[in-house]
Amino acid sequence: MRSDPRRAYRPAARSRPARPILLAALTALAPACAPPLTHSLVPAPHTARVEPGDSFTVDTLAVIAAAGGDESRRIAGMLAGLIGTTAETTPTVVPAEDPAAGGAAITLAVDDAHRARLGPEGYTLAVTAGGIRVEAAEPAGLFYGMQTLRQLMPPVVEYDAARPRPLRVPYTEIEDRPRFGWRGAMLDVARHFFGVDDVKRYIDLLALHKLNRLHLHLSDDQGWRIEIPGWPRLTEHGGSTEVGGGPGGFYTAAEYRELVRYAADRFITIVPEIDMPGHTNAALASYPELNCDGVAPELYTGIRVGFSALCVEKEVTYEFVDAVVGALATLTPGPWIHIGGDEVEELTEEEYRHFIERVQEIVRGHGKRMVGWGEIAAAELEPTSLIQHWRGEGEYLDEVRAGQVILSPSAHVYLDIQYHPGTPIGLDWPGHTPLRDSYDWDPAGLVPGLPADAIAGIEAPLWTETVATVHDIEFMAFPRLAAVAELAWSPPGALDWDRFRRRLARHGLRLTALGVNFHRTPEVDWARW
Ligand code: TNX
Repeated sequence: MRSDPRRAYRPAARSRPARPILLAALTALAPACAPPLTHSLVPAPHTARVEPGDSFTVDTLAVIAAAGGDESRRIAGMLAGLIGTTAETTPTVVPAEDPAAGGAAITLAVDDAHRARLGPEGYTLAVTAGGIRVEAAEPAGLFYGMQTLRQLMPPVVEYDAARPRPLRVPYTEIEDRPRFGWRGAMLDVARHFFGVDDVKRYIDLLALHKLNRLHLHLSDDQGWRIEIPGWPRLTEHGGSTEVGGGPGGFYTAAEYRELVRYAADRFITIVPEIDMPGHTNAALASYPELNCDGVAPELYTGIRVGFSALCVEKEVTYEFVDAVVGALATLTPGPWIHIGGDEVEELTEEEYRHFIERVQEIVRGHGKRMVGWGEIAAAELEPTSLIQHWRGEGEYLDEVRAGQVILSPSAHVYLDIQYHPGTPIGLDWPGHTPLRDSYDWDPAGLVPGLPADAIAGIEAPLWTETVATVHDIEFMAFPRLAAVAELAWSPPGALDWDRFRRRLARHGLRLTALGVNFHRTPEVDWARW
């Protein structure tokens, strides 16, 4: 496995059976003759009845009643803020016990009695002549119900200065809950650095699509992006550049905490990754003692992979790993620490396995669960460790336990891959990934023989070798991330490429209102819905 091992990989899963021409022509016409859409919700809900003809109007004196504690009130406050940018006034939030809640237009209620039916993230949403009611067993479910309600409101609700305007919501009955518990996106802030505001913007877009994990790739050959007590050169030196030689950057502990809090407020768990033992040039350049020959290499600003490795036989390496994992564990309330583990070409298999097993102990010692890229499956893993499958057929996943596998097949969900050969940015090592390839695959059938309960969920990585600005992020992520969100949330029976792309055409108006620089792929008829 020398040079670039990824070049050799051509996924089999991306080929679809050839369709006869006539059928292809009919499919192209489908939007014109298929039943009309009643909504443009993305991801599609579990069950929904929406009556576009009748609607409830959120009027000027709307009150939102919140039942079930502080979190309900906080979520109601977010909803009031959303409505208030467009309606004549901002709705008042009152606790359900308050007499003013009697005539509330909107009620949000958390009630544990719903747990068996809705699970921790499900909700019901009813819009009738009497008003709007969202119920859930937990605040997360209420938040997702609120996102659905938001998507039922006209896209104008996303504009900051559109008031005063009445907001109409169609009569609706929805019961919804996610298919997978892990619905993730990964952002590589190492190849190009993205500041706190850029990441918050991405978090907002994840929340709109009911995603619940943000994996931050915090270190790589080109940069180290998080402060670690006792190891200041990691950021001072290792964080000082990026691909192409730009100034790089890093998060202070306070900034990272701010991101964690911002994400948690939107029910998104941050999963921090420090990639090791490979992809470590920035660390090796910062501390000579981490190198076997004791000599620090130069900083690296190219995009080659596989050339760097920590010196696995030195004790100082494990002191370093312990300091890093310990710092991340302290800063991160979520249960997972990602240790990378991918694309190591400089170690023997045995050296690699020993390293991963030692790191797994360190992660456990700090009270966290280890996550790593597919390669880590070569090591002896604890049942609580997670494997992120990214390339190949997955035959190495023959002994996994329940909930152990995150699916990130590069041919389908790698957001840094070009849509088509003319895409101005992006890589093409697994081929090209038009929107349809991100949508039209079966998570349950991706890895032959993998038990259904082994799948924790799906995650879409955005590597940033060629992605340098927020505009670039949005262009590569959307609309493909919306497709991934639907696969991760919606029940298999609700998945349908033609209906998805028609809903997406309308959803595009909302993304436009939000100023998202999404790729107007010709696979979607953005002008007709
Ligand atoms: C593979 S996916 C990598 C990354 C690159 C990416 C580019 C994985 C575990 N490693 O280092 O950025 O391809 O698509």
